[in-house]
Amino acid sequence: MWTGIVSIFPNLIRNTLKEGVVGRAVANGDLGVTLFDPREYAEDTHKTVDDRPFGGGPGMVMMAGPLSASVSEARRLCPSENPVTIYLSPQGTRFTQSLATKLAALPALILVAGRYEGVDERFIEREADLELSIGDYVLSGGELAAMVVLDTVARLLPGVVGNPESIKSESHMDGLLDFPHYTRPRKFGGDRVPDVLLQGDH
Ligand code: 21W
Repeated sequence: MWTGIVSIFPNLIRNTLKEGVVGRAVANGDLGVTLFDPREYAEDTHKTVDDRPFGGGPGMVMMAGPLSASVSEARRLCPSENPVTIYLSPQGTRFTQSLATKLAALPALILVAGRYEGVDERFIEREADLELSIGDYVLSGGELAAMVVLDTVARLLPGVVGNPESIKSESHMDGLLDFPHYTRPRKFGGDRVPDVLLQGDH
């Protein structure tokens, strides 16, 4: 799968991509990630990507121009025809494991992370196919949400997680239910591993 990620904090994302399952997927070529920094597409010498909201209110709003130009460049570099563009937003539809399985079947995704109070609505209307939230709590931007979506989708790609049994048991009950785990030693302080688990037959 090819992914493009639009963010004014590309380093935040770059470092996350080095480690763990996602890091291995990138290293093996199962997952491609190209970063697009809206600042590089700003139109003025100060590389402005935000401005004050029309109608007043607190904080700043990300300008449509630099975001739109970033998405255009991502579409241009994307090796597949119609990458699905996702804007991460607290107002979005809740991201679920069920949606993750659908996204994992796509050839390409563009994930757009906002900062400040949000992005100009016209950018969302023009460019976003989907608006997703990862839950009812307040983040300071869309980057961590984009990483949650990327992590969830990446581990569903063929070959990325070694043991397909663990993937199957997750889709079985949405990946949310599990049982308590134990490993050696059999006694940790005074606490023993339950006898039923020591019989060998799970
Ligand atoms: C959070 C921006 C809250 C703006 C009215 C006016 C992406 C996110 C985000 C953020 C506000 C996701 C207000 C779960 C999240 C994200 C940044 C609104 C108060 N009300 N999923 N101003 N949670 N969050 N600020 O925060 O970009 S997906």
